[in-house]
Amino acid sequence: MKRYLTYLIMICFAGLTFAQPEVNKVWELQKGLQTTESVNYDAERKVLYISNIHGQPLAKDGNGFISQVSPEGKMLNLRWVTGLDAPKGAAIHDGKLFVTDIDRLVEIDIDAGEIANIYTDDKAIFLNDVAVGPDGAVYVTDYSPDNSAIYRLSNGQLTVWLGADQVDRPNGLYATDEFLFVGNTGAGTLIKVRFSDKDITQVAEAGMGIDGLRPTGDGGFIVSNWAGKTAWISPDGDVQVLLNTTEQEINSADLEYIPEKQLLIIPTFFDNAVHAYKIKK
Ligand SMILES: [Ca+2]
Ligand SMILES: [Ca+2]
Repeated sequence: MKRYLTYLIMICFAGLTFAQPEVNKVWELQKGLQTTESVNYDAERKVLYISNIHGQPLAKDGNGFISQVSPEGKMLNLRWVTGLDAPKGAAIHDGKLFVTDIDRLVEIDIDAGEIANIYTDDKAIFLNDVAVGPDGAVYVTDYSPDNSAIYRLSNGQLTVWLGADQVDRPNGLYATDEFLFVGNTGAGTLIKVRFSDKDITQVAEAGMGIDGLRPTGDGGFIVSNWAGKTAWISPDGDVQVLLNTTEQEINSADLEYIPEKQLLIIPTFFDNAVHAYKIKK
């Protein structure tokens, strides 16, 4: 009886811990989008920037572009910025959109809608996500198995901040004032790196590679696994899958989450679209 009660309490407890948020699709958009890799919300201009790889992720084909879409799912400007190869993760800072483009980091002047600068490093192979630290330095992951690294752009120079001895195929990034959160994809973990001394702590055993990484506003994260999973990581590090479109071959790439709108926006990569969901906890 005692064992039964303990078991019952454990189930109830697990039920509380894993209370499943409600997820409802609110819109989806295709309209010329091509191999959609990332979505980034510009809260000041109330616009979403969509990176379109257009073709293969490492092809230097010159056809990649960035689109502007409203948070309500209206296409505003399909080919807002063109002339890229395969744009992927991005971050906004001080009127600039920083976006990776294979082996270079491209700085776009948002108001001009033009490329303002390009930064690169000889060893860069597969630059992926971008985040901006509290001091304005731009951090960039290299997801290549041959160059696991996190770069730091400061004073116009890209330098290696963490190398392969500390990170394993890093992909998704998110920065707070104190920490850089990293989808350490090779290890299937979410880690955080303290900016001040580069001290590394594991946040969660995600059990999958983390492509997109966004805070939920309550200490947790929403993460994506490129093949098609979108998961919620609680502040305690518990992982629950919200959506799984792997079998339908609808990818879940570098997503965006807007906590005040409870709006989750997922780029579907080879499915050439963006899907938006309302999340109710
Ligand atoms: Ca391309
Ligand atoms: Ca990514």
